[in-house]
Amino acid sequence: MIEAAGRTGDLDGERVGFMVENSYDYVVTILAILAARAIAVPLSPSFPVPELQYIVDHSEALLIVSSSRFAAKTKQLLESELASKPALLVLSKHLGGGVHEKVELEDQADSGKAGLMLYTSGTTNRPKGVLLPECVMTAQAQSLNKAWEYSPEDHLLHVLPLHHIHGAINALYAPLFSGSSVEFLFPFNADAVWKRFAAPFLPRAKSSERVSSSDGSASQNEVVTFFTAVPTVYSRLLATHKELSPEMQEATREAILPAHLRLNISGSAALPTPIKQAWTDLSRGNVLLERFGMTEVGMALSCGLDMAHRVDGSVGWPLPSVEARLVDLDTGAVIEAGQEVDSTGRERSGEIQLRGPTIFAEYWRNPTATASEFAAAAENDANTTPWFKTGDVAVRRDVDGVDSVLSIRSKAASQDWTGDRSMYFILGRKSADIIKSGGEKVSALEVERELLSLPMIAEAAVVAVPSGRWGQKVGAVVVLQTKGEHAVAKWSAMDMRRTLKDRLVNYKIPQVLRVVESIPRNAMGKINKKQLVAQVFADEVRDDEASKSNAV
Ligand code: MCA
Ligand code: AMP
Repeated sequence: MIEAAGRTGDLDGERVGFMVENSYDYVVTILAILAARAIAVPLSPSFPVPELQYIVDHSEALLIVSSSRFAAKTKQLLESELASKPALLVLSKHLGGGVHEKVELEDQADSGKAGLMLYTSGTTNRPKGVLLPECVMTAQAQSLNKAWEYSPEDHLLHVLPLHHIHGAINALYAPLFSGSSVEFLFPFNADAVWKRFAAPFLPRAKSSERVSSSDGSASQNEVVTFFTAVPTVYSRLLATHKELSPEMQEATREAILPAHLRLNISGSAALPTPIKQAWTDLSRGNVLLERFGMTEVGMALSCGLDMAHRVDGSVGWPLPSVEARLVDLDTGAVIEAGQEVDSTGRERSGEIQLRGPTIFAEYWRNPTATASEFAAAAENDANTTPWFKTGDVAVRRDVDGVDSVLSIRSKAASQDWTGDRSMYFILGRKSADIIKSGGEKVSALEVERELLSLPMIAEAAVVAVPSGRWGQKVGAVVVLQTKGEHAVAKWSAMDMRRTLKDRLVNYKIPQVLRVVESIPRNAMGKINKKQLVAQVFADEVRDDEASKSNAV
């Protein structure tokens, strides 16, 4: 790899973009990039070329590594109008294939400028490169290992994309640290997941010996003990379970019993109570553990391993090594422990701010954005590290019963991070311009920018439309050009999808569209997006899957 990049020694913090399928090869590639002391920039094969072009140019990648499967796509990318001219290394053959090598992770190795860079949508209109130096990745993995107790006995079924924290750190880097085994089953498909869960519990498999721990060989007979996904995935699993054969229904229910599926985690978006409850019922008592995270900070808050610590609607406590605080939205004051309720008895909500070794280093080549997202430490604070402002709003609330469970458990146990403080509950985001759809973050401004670049669009507003299945759906409200050569009388959702398909990755393309004569604005020319959703998408909200009794 170093040779392919035209260097000797190591790659000293240069960026290496890589497009490799979710597989053993992905793991080898990312570890090799880190070992070359380079910054790994995962490129999602699902992205259209213009979005990949932006990432390659913005990160100024020196080298692109591609598996042979994506050779055509990466060649197309390199032949596009790139400002940078990275070298290309196509992996000649599939590395994995039942081969399992033991990898030693050296504790003391100097990782130099090695790291991971993930692109995420912010409120500005183009995604930002979030730089996670290797020490941050390690701190995140160690924090999760302490909290969730990954172990060599764990077998994690991996269904998530690998260009996000959830798939790359929680479900891959962290389990690697503890020697857990990871089995890829991507892209997510509910039937395939149910089949895999069921495999060791079908009568035929039961008669042969069931493998319950990782012996280094991937086996369909191995019991899945660890599963982490977004709420939309659980919603899909619940919806399709009813369609399975009676034999499969029973085998899958056995597979997800707490005794078999040690840990089932939900995150990246709010977990609706009906989904959580339906999963508990189906699994006869396995409660989804909810946690809160962000590309810039990894995982920050989490409920505990103890079932009684998986409190409905809560995202728990600050994870090991994470320091969290709430800052009052109205006054800017820190809401200290004991000040969660004001003098009139009203709950005080605040922005979640975080610091600690798990926080990212910077937005790549964007010191202005980096500076504006951090708040200085208080003058009387011995720790001068600034706080990252998440933009997420929460309250802290005392939860009955949690304390007594805590006192029963030994405080010296590895679960001592589950504080006896009150628990965090997320209320939503400060900005209406960040949309979370199926766990994917979308900037309304970025989609508006694309819509406004189309000649037939005169005005556009992109909004979050509540959805039971997706959490939120991306909704577009547009005014069409009525004059000139680009005037159009009609523009359908289909026309929109067709036009945007080659420009934006599928989840950013609005799922619902309304053509209106004008978009209401206030005296300042601003659109009240909450009001607009209520006015224009009232039918969508009313008819949404969530409001139907068989939602999940
Ligand atoms: C696919 N589509 C979507 C989404 N995904 N539309 C809106 N939102 C989405 N998330 C489009 C498809 O392109 C398709 O469009 C149509 O919706 C239906 O596709 P379908 O095949 O049903 O969907 P899918 O491809 O199965 O994807 C659903 C999914 C996927 C499995 C839920 O979105 C997913 O893997 N989400 C997880 C993302 C994730 O890992 N987030 C973590 C970010 P068409 O019909 O036109 O083809 S990290 C993070 O958030 C922080 C750190 C944290 O806390 O974890
Ligand atoms: P991303 O930029 O894709 O990393 O998305 C991070 C955002 O996802 C956070 O800022 C939250 O708004 C949202 N998020 C993650 N986990 C949760 C959760 N458990 N509940 C509610 N929102 C969440």
